Amino acid sequence: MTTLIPILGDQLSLDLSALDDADRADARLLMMEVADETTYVRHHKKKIAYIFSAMRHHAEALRADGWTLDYVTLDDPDNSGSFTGEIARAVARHAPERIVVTEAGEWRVAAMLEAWETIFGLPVEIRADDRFIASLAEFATWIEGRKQLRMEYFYRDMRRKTGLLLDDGKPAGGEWNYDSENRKPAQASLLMPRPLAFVPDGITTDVLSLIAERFPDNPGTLDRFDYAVTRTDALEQQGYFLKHALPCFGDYQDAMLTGERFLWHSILSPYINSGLLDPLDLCRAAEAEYRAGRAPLNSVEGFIRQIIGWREYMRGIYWSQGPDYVERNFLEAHRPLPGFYWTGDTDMHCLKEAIGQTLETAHAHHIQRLMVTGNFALLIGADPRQVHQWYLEVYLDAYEWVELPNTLGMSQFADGGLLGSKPYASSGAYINRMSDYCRHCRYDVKQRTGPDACPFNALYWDFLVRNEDKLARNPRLAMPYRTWAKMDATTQADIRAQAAQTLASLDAAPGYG
Ligand code: FAD
Ligand code: DLZ
Ligand code: SF4
Repeated sequence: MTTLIPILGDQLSLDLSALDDADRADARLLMMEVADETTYVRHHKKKIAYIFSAMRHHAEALRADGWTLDYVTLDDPDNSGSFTGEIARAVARHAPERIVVTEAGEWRVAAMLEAWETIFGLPVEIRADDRFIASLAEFATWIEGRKQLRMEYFYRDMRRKTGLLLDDGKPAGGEWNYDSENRKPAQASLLMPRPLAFVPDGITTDVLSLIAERFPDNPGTLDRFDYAVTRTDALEQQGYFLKHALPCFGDYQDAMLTGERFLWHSILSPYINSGLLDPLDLCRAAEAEYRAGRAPLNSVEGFIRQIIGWREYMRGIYWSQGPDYVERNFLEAHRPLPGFYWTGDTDMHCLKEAIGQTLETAHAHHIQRLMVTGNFALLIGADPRQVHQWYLEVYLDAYEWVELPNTLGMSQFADGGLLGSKPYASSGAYINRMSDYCRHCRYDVKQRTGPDACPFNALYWDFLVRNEDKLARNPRLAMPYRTWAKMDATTQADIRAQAAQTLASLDAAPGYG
């Protein structure tokens, strides 16, 4: 009985659930590079290159593992351009009795998979993606009946479920969470770890030429492509991180430095999200560093929390909220995202750094995404849907299930507080505390008004006042609203005029494209 097993671009794991119990003799695997997937947003050039190269290498690994696999390249003259079109061609080629597939990573693709049974008149088995720790059904049960969703409680359940960092059922060191120890600013140092650079092989070089030819106008550059594209290389980066960066990961988790793109972060999200690395194995390896006394608890707990806590929680939220989650716009924000998000051409140094490195590498770390680019978009009232589209385009690790809740929920507060108890809005003071950006900036982070004032400052107060009807009752914002109320009328008017001037200049500047 021939079984057709499609493997999508973020399912690059040898032990994928769709392959469980499949028989190598009669299974036909299918991997497809399709135009639809490359164009639903204008992906960063490096993102498409990474996915295609990792897919092509994974196809080789599957064949070496004894599977029979059809691989359809983007430039195949018969390529239909869509997943469903390629399934149709594969059904015609192999006349399978059934299709088995692991569930998709976004609503758009999930709808395609669900339509196949009717379109092809074949049984289609859609299997749970067991690379995640919590199944979707488990998350649905977890949120049932809860008035307030908080990641922390979900995270503790995931610690109990996996046994990670537990001593006799109690959290290692006595606390579940060591986040309060993880807020140190960093100093530039020659000893700082740098992620490994992998030299492109023949497969990657071919892919880079294809992307250069097909997507010349997409954001970003293909220059210096040095990401891992195989499991072996991704494991090498994992090992490097555990040894050289994990020990300081906690201390400097929120730090930002000019010219330092990676600090003590792992740069493993692209590999975890596409399937080259297994998140639970990675967490167990991180725990082993703590148990062996090579990495401190605040670092290891912080790292594990990002993966079994935040990552899993984001996925649960995405699927629990339905396909309409993307429409939410609690703050009714409608300003277009400024054009400099696609060029980095701004004199605000923090934004120039975060966007510049994003366009170069298709990566920025969490605090750059949240407190620089995300914060600025929030303060100016950018349309959350456009902000979402930007994040989905420009990051190598961006798949909708993880990108959307991070952007729309955590960063833009567009879901009204489902994901965070208050908006991540801040003035320049936060950026100044956590980085050296302000020292290199033409603006003065201490000034609120005047030609040299840091734009974040007036925009922060303006954001609070503009959204007073929606935010003033939030107890976590009581303090800033009190501070605003204590300012005299002239100061308030000056601040609002300063913000209005900045917003007007953004509106007058060139937009997307
Ligand atoms: P590290 O700092 O080394 O963290 C370790 C791992 O923890 C990451 O590899 C990742 O798998 C996980 N992790 C950490 N934070 C989060 C989080 N908030 N949500 C989910 N997983 C997390 N992450 C993505 O994987 N894809 C996205 O598209 C994405 N979009 C984001 C958009 C915004 C607006 C924000 C604020 C955050 C976004 N994140 C996204 C989360 C986070 O920024 C990245 O996971 C992280 O920067 C990846 O770099 P790293 O591997 O060096 O992470
Ligand atoms: C993001 C992406 C891109 C650019 N191209 C492909 C592709 O050609 N083939 C493929 O299988 N997947 C691709 N992907 C990933 C998908 O768009 C999508 O995110 C996942 O299928 C969701 O599970
Ligand atoms: Fe950014 Fe303001 Fe600091 Fe300049 S002064 S780097 S604009 S926060």
